[in-house]
Amino acid sequence: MARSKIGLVGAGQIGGTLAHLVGLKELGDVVLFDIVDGVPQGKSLDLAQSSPVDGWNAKLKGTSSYEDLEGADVVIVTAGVPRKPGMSRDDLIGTNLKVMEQVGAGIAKYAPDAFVICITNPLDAMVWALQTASGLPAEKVVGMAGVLDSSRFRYFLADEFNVSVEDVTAFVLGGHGDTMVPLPRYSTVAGVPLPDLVKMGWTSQEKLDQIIQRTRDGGAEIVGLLKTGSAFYAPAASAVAMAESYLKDKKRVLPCAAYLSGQYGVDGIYVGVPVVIGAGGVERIVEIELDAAEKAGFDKSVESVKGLIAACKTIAPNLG
Ligand code: A3D
Repeated sequence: MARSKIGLVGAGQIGGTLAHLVGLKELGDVVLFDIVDGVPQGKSLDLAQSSPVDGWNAKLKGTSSYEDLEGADVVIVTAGVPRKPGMSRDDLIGTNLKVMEQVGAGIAKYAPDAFVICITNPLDAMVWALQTASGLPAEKVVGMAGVLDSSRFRYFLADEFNVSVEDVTAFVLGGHGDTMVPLPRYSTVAGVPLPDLVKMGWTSQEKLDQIIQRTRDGGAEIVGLLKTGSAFYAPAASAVAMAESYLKDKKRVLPCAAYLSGQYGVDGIYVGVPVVIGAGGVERIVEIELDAAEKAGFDKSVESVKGLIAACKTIAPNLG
């Protein structure tokens, strides 16, 4: 059986980490693409030279030519610019929108059957732009944000409770950013919902609220520490989990920015919801009942995504 082919568009911090994880997990051969000549080639060679030490088999190719993406099974897009301290994700829109138009055209030409995962920020608007520019079916184009946001939430909760991260599940809805909606009643330790854990005295409501706020601000906390860019290890791991679910038809239930066509009362935009990812791409959107407060949080998030998409349409009317 031929190996899968994984195209990584953008060979920066996340792109390089993605290539390493794809190699270590033997998910397939890697094509690492960037417009900066030498960087994708250099990173690919460096990573390939680590494979004998760690004992994994994959071909890695660095390139600045879209042709090399020909026939890719998965394409993960990180091309663009990240945040610097003091910037919001939305400040990136002008630069990264143009990049999505170029990348979308490249994918449409050379990898029209791929499952495409967008990571570039502002995420919910950029995944919309990428799907529109590429013309690929909506179920084959998703955004990575919820897996990362819920992983941050899980990590903070596991730390607070002093239990394994493996036994903490977390549920996060909405757009990536300040308006994301963590849902405590659907987040658990080994099946016990967070409100019950508060009643059991494992933590206080105040502490839980602080953790939720820290989760919302999770990206900014890391930008503030790094000063020269944004998070990359956890974002890369999150996208690889999505790619793996597609390539192995695992049908994992993961929170992703997915195209909604009526679910949750939303039509024609991408926003974070739980989805099933299998060989068909986004095979199902999981629609849960929201209480009034959760619905209000979700609606606010949707409004902010709609605002970003309207800004994209003004900058690039052809994406309309
Ligand atoms: P960085 O290390 O700067 O890598 C971006 C790469 O894109 C650079 O190597 C650029 O040369 C390359 N690039 C720029 N324009 C093009 C183009 N037209 N075609 C191909 N490549 C191009 O950034 P990074 O890897 O740290 O982050 C990448 C993106 O992910 C940024 O937009 C971040 O804001 C975003 N990000 C999203 C999340 C989410 O959870 C959604 C988390 C962290 C970062």
